[in-house]
Amino acid sequence: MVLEQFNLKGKTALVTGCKRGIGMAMAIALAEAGADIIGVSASLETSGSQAEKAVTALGRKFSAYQCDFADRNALYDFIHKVKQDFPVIDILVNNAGTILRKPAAEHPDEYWDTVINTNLNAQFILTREIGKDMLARKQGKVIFTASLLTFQGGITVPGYAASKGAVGSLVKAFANEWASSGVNVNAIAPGYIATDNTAALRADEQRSSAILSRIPAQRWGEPEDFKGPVVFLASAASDYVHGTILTVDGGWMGR
Ligand code: GCO
Repeated sequence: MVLEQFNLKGKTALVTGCKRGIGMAMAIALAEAGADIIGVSASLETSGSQAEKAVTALGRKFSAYQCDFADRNALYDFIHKVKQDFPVIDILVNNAGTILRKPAAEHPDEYWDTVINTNLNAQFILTREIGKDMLARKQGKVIFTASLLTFQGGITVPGYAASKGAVGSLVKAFANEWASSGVNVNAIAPGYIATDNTAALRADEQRSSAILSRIPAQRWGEPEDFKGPVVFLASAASDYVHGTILTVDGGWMGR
């Protein structure tokens, strides 16, 4: 039966950037579909987080880790630890990301490095290290959080746009190599979503109304808009979907 294909009972999902916003909604959605959650973020409390409360209320396990993905050594320490604690990770959601705004002519090295390290380099390393076990088991689901700036240049966010553009290429590169081994690698590209990432845009009245007037659905997205898409890409329902970037943007890209 088709709904059975969406069932994630018995699966373990690692969700990065799961403390709030889209990542938290995705972690909760995966738990609602039956998965246990390994949550990680730069500042996740080891116990009592909102994500943990929501996941455990569903009767699922939540294991919290703290890792700043801008820090290469911390990343490798995290990978080592989580692989020891969880020999089988069925689903990897590469959602952790950061954004720093400043015009290209003034964009400092530190902004560039932090954003590229967090949004691109860490995602590559984590996927390589978790993915190699999926390849050995000939089963796994990897989902990246891309962006509309995977396709567009954005405004005063050159590092972010470059990182998200590269995420689009990375998804296809992994998918090309891993599809024949039963590992699906795909991305979700959020549109303009009412989260911390876009707080500055929503606070700017001009930017905010310019954005809203361009969205065919005529509303900002909400973290909950990602629950269905992430479960689809994490489940057997998407077994023949490889290397795709699913826009969840109220129609922005189609306009
Ligand atoms: C920005 C960016 C980001 C996201 C956007 C579209 O200028 O802040 O556009 O907010 O990339 O949400 O995905």
